[in-house]
Amino acid sequence: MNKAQRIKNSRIPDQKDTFGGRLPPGQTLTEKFPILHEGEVPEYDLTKWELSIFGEGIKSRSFTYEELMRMPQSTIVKDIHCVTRWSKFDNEFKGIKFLDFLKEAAIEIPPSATHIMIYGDHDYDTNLPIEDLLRDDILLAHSYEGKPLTPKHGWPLRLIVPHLYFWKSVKWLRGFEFMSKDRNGFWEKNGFHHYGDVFKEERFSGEDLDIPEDEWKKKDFD
Ligand SMILES: Nc1nc2c(c(=O)[nH]1)N[C@H]1C(S)=C(S)[C@@H](COP(=O)(O)O)O[C@H]1N2
Ligand SMILES: [Mo]
Repeated sequence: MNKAQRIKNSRIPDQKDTFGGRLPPGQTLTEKFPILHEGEVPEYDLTKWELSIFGEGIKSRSFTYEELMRMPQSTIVKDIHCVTRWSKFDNEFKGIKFLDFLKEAAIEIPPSATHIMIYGDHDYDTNLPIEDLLRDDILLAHSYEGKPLTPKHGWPLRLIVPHLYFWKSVKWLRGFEFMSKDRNGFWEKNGFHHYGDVFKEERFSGEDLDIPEDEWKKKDFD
């Protein structure tokens, strides 16, 4: 059974308190920070690390870690929500706002671009409409709660897209590809929704069934 199937086949958690509508439907609150990803945690030599921008209508460019760290730094405090049904309130991330990154790097979004593919190690990708990355709370994050991200949570750099399910928040971020039409990324090809709005419960690409309440409880935490 694949992950989408497994999640579809289980019971919906019995969380009655929505904290005044703050907790999205079908989610359970956790205080711990679960760790979820495919494959091994990558290791890096930061002097060789690069973030790439490429795609239709744009000249390919890349940025070193040092260049990014010299850009304006911002802190956001946001709730995060994973499709496996955990939510965590008030997470403080520090990094570079995507909007500031575009400005500092003088990147003009190609007029033909409607969507972006976001790439992370190892071979992870996920798609987003461009306007979702142009919100003021989209962050290229390097720190969590005042400390560098742990390698398992995406150090040296991860994306934070708070308004969508957390699979869009690519860990070990390596690149952005501008696209003139939508294309599915890793989980979107594997049964999950192409967009992933947490309050509309856009979990799956197929019909909506239940999710295993304890899927995430078997994972690592820190
Ligand atoms: N590069 C990469 N990023 C990834 C993933 C992955 O497998 N590889 N998994 C995604 C999923 S499904 C989730 S729920 C979150 C989990 O982030 P966390 O481990 O910090 O909680 O990372 C997302 N980003
Ligand atoms: Mo996930």
